[in-house]
Amino acid sequence: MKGDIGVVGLAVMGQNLILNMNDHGFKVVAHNRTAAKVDQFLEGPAKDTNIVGAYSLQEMVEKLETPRKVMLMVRAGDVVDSFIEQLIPLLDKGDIIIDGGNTNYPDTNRRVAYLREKGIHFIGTGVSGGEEGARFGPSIMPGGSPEAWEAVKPILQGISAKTDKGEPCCDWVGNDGAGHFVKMVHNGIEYGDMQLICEAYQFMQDGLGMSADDMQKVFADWNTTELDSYLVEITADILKYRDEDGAPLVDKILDTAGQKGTGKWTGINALDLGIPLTLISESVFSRCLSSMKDQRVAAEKLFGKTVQPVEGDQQEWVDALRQALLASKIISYAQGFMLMREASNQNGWDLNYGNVALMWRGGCIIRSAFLGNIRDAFENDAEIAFLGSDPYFKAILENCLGAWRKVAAKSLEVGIPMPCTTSALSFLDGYTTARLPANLLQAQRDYFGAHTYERLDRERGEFFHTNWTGTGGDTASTTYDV
Ligand code: NBP
Repeated sequence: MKGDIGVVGLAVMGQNLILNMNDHGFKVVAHNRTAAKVDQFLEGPAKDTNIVGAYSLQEMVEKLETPRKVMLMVRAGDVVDSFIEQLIPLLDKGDIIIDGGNTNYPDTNRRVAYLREKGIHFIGTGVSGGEEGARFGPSIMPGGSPEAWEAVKPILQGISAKTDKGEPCCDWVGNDGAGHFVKMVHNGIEYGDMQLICEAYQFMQDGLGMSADDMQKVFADWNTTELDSYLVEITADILKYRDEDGAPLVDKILDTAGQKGTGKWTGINALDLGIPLTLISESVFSRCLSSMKDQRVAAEKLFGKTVQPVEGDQQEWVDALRQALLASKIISYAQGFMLMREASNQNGWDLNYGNVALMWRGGCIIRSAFLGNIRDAFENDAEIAFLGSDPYFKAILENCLGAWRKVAAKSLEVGIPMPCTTSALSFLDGYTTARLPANLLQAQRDYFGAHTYERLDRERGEFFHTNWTGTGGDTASTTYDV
């Protein structure tokens, strides 16, 4: 019997996805550039399974049922292009290549078009959930050549996570790079969620003087509220973990954050598309700032920086923090969905936002109860421009507003940096303000660069230039938006 799918790449993601496919009754042919890893896999985790090995791409392709499906689980970038070039002469028209790595979506756009010319279908799919997700059910976000979906659907939906109701956390996202775009936004949201949790942690630790044990109880408790999520749950676990000497391990970890680029790409896309994705962008910059450890240590000394203790009832502050975190999180998701809507409009992807929320409901790092409510919001109104306008989320934002302002103000007063929590509040304040000071800004632009302005007392689209100093000319600059 021939194989249902070939998987190239036997690192952590590839091996676990293959074992997951095997559990679901699919016959997998496994290949890796370094052949020794094929043997190690077959003699190790894949022993006594139906998984077969292949020591070359040719051998793998020969062992596959047609149309052949080859999934690449290798390092994103040139490595994917290199495998595609090697596979093209081995594959026939109608065969399918799937890239399951963390690829930047313009690369997927390019590869779909390139392979279409050769009659080969290409799917670029986000896979989230890390090692455990890959093994027992990840969130899978496929996009690319729609003709290929029916052929790969049973495998990808079969191995994906399922919601409580048994729905697969995997569905067709859209054409070209849509799947990788949605995965990129997922990772951006993950950056934001993590930073928000870290800000609440720092407020509790530095402002309220709470111990790791105290904070562990708080996060465990929050996980029984609307904040019920994987990231809050693992935060409680992390705070509980003790080093060999019995002290909390988290306190001994160097405070410089790593990053692999997906948060940065999300921010870059937001700037390109003109979407105010403030929270995720702040979370990326927070990681950048954290990595300037030596400079921070020197600057703390130079400025004699200290954090004033936060006075008042600790339990009240903890509850205010919970509300600030929840409200900020709503803003982050609202901004993320704004970004996806704009990308969908510009690329003609026709994204189904309720389905995106469903795909993130289980299996992935941002999985949470909250995503079920987001799905409901888009089912009620698929065109909702701002998630915070949905009645469920609007009520939460309104209820949390007082506590959120209190936390933001106190953090600024005592010197605890909370860039995501405070910028989310500023976003809501800006979004709900009918008249912003951009009238003055337009006047400044017109003053120094003859960039023109529109007037409140005239039709939109009519542009004016004023000779503000009496010495400028009457010639206006060309009007265009970037
Ligand atoms: P890695 O990203 O570490 O990639 C390892 C694989 O790439 C191995 O098969 C390795 O072959 C192959 N490879 C490399 Br590296 N350079 C190569 C080259 N020049 N030519 C041929 N093959 C090469 O593995 P991973 O962590 O399992 O991730 C796989 C993909 O999934 C990545 O795109 C990653 O971003 C994405 N992803 C990872 C996670 C996660 O939690 N780790 C989660 C979600 C998505 P070799 O054995 O011969 O060196």
